[in-house]
Amino acid sequence: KFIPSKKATIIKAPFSGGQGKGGVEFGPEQLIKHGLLEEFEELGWKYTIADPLAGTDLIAQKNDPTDVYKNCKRPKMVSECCEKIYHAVSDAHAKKTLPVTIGGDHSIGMSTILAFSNAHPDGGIIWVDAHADINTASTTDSGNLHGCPVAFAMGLDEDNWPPHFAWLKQITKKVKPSQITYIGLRDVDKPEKKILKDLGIKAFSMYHVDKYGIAEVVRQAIEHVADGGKKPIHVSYDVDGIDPMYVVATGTPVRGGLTLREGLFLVEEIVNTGCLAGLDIVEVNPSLASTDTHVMDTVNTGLSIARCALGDTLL
Ligand code: 6HN
Ligand code: MN
Ligand code: MN
Ligand code: MN
Repeated sequence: KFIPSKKATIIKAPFSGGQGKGGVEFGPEQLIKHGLLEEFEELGWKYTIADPLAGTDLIAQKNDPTDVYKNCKRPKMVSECCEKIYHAVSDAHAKKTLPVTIGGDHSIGMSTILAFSNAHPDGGIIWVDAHADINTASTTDSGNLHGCPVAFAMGLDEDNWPPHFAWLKQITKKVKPSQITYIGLRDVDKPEKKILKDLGIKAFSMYHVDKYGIAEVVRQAIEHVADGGKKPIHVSYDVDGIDPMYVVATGTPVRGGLTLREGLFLVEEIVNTGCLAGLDIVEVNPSLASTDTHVMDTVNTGLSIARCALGDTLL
C-alpha cells in the first residue's frame, strides 16, 4: 500500500558507539555476506545501497576517551553518525522506497523512527525488543546510548541532552508517545517503567505474549499504532527480542524471549496489512558467539526477519 513499487534502500549502519562491545559493526557485512541482497532479488525487490558512515573513522571515535558528557558515553560519535543515518533514511523515504537499515547497535533507531515519523506523520512504530530503549540522558545508568533512542526521538529530557545533539533538537516534529508500541519487553529499567506509565505508552511484554498469544498481541499492536492497518508502519527490530536460544550473538541477551516463529510471525502479520514502510534490523553481533553455528543462528535470524519483511510467503 505504501511502498507499491517494491523498491528499497538498504542503509548500512555499521555502528557500535551506542554500547561498549566490539563486533556489532560487522552486522551489515555479515548479513550481506550470507545472502541479504539475494533475498531482495529473489523476492522481486529493486534496491540501492546507502552507506552514510563510509569515510567516518569509527574506530578512532569509539576509542576517544574524551567523548563523554555526564553519564552519557560517546555522545559526539552517536550524534554525528545518527545525523548521517537520519539523512540517509529521510532520502529513502523521499524517494518512496522502503528504508531497510541494518545495524549496528540500536542507538541508530533514534534516526530511523524520526525520519519515518517526519515522512509519515500519521504513521506508527512497532519496536520489537527485550528492552524499552527509552532511558533519557539523565536516567541512563549504563550510559550506553543504545538504551536511549526512543527517548531522544521523542525529545524527552532535552534540557539535559549532551550539546552534540543540536541537529536533533532542531527537528521540531518528534515522535509522539501514541505513535509507538513495543513487543517482547522483559528487561525494562525502573525509570523506563515510570516513563512508559507517565506517557501512557502501550507496551506488550512477554507476559502479554504468553497470556494472549502472539497473533492477538500483533493484532492489538497494529490496531493501536496504525488504526488496524490503515497507516504506514515502521518496525524497529532488535534481534534480542527473540530468545537467546535462537539469537546468541547479540550484546544484551535476556532469557524468556519470543520464539523464532513468534518473532517472524509478527513481521508476516505486519506485512500482510500492506503497511510496512520502514524496517531496522539491529544488534546482530557476530563476535559474541563462541561457535560458527551460533553466529549463523543469529545471522540467519536477521536474514529471516528481512525475508518476512520483503513478503516471502508460501501462500
Ligand atoms: N538495546 N536498559 C539497558 C541500558 O543500558 O539502558 C539496556 C539497553 C539495551 C539496548 O538492547 O538496544
Ligand atoms: Mn534490546
Ligand atoms: Mn543535518
Ligand atoms: Mn534495542
